Amino acid sequence: MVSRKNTINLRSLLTIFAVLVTVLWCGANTITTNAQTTPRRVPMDFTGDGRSDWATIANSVVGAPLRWRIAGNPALPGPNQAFIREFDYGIAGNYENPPNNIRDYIYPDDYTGDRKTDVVVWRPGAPGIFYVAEFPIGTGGITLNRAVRWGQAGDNISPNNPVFNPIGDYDGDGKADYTAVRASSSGDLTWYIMSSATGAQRAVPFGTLAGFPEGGVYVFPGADFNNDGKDELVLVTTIVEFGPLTYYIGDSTTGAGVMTRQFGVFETDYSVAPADYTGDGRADFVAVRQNAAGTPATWYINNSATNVTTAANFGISDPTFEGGQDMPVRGDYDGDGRLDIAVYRRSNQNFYYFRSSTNNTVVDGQKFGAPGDEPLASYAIGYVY
Ligand SMILES: [Ca+2]
Ligand SMILES: [Ca+2]
Ligand SMILES: [Ca+2]
Ligand SMILES: [Ca+2]
Repeated sequence: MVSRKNTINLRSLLTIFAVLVTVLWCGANTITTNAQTTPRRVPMDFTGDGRSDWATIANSVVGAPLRWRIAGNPALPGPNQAFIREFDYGIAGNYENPPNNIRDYIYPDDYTGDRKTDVVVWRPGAPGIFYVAEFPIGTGGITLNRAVRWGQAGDNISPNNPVFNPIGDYDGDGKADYTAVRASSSGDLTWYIMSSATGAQRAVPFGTLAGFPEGGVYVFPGADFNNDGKDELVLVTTIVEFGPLTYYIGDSTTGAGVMTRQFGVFETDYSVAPADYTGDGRADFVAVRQNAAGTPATWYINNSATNVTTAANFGISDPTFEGGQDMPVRGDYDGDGRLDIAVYRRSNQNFYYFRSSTNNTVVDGQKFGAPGDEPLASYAIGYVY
C-alpha cells in the first residue's frame, strides 16, 4: 500500500537565490514569442497557479518509501518564504530488470481536472494500479483519492530503459488519461488508454521495440503536436546503439503516424519529453547536449511546426550522465505558458532557469531539495544509463 506520512512545514528557504555564478550560459537564442492559445496542463504545478513548482524526490533506497518534497513557486507569502510539503508516497526501486524489483513508476499529472498536479504512482503488477492522491495543499496530510486498476504484469517495460511514461490527455478534456503500454512477443506496442472523459477503453497499436538496440527506446508522455487539445503518442528510438534519435508521433485514436523527426543523439544528449517551448501551442523537440565536462551544455530546441532549430547554452555539462551535475528539468517556471530552459544542480540543490517571458535574457531560480534528491521534473527525460 501507499505509505502515508506527512510533514508540513512553513519555513524559510535559504535564499530566493541570487548567485548566478560565472558563465553558465551564452550564445544566441532566436525563439520567437507567439500568443499562447489554450491553457494546458503545466508539469509539476501542484498548487495550480500555472507555474511549475520546485519538486524533488528521494528515490535511492530500493523498497523504501518515496519521499516527495515540494515547494510552491513563487515563494509565498513573502520573500524567502515558501509553501513546503514533504511526504512519503509510493515505493522506491531501481530501473534494472524492473519485473524483479519493487518499483513504483512516478507519474504525477492532473488526473482530476482541477489544474493541479496530483501525486501519482503506478505500481506494476497483475493488475497494475494507479494510486492517485490530491496534493495536500491544506493541513491533514496526503490521502489516497483513488486507486485505479489499469495495465497488467509486463506493461511499461523496455529492457534497461527507465524512461517509460505514456501518460497524456488523449481525449482532450484537460485530465490525464490512465495509460499502459504493452509489447507483444514480437515487440509491437499497443497503448491501452482509459478516457478520463468517458471511461471508455481503447487499444491503439503504435510503434515497436523490434529491431532497436536494448535500452535505445524512450516512451515519453503524450504531447499535442497539432494544437487540437489532444495529446499524441510519443515514441523515441535509436537505430544504431548510442546513435541519432528518431521521434515517432502517433494519433492517439488510430495509431496513425502524425510526424516523424530525427533529432538529437542518444550518446551525448539529454532528451526532454516534447512540450511547447515556442508558444504556438504545439509541442517541440528538445535535446540538451552535454559538451566537455564543466563547460556549458547546449539546448537545441526544434520547433516542430517549422522544423527550425535554435541553440542556447545553459547549465553545466556532464557527459557522464551520472546526475551529479546539472540535470534538465521540464517545466514552466515563470508561468507564461511556454516551457523554460531549466536545470537542477544536485551539487547545491538549486533550480536555475531562463525566464522564457524575457526571451531568455533573465536567469532565475530557487534553492530547494535535500542532498541526494532527484528533481521530479527530470522523470520524463531520457539519457544514457
Ligand atoms: Ca483526458
Ligand atoms: Ca493533438
Ligand atoms: Ca511549439
Ligand atoms: Ca515559461
